[in-house]
Amino acid sequence: MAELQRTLVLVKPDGMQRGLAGTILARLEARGLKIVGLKLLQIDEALARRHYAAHEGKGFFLPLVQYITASPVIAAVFEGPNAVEVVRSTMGATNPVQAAPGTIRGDFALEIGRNLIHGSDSPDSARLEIALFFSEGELLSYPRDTDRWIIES
Ligand code: DAT
Ligand code: MG
Repeated sequence: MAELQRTLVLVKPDGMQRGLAGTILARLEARGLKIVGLKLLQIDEALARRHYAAHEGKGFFLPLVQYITASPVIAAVFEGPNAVEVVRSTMGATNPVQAAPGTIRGDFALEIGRNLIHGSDSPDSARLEIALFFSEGELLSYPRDTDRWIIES
């Protein structure tokens, strides 16, 4: 059986402003992933800098911080087998120009600075990012009756 993972997803400010939050979350949910954490929040500059610390010093860092703090976001934790890679493949490439049709970015976005969704890029960064946005008590483990039709045990 594949490794059960958790990963952080953000519906970025453009996704919220464009009314695409439901569509974006629905695609991940329909894929079979389980929502185990969910909140609406306004990211402040300090949180943005911590979340994107790996990109500090790059030319796009300040515009990226401005973008992610420009409007509320939805933060979600999705759980499932290989959740990190599955979310990444459902999102599509970082630059929507290269994102395949059928992916979220490939279907709904045009520019790298307005690419709608964040997803953790490894199990280690998922653990760090989830801890930035959620306390342990805000994450719920629960069985779904459909799990056995989605996950081969
Ligand atoms: P991803 O969001 O696919 O994980 P990333 O972690 O490499 O991509 O970068 C974080 C965000 O920073 C990305 O969603 C958009 C922005 N970004 C990355 N590379 C960029 C670039 N070369 N020019 C402008 N923005 C960039
Ligand atoms: Mg990334």
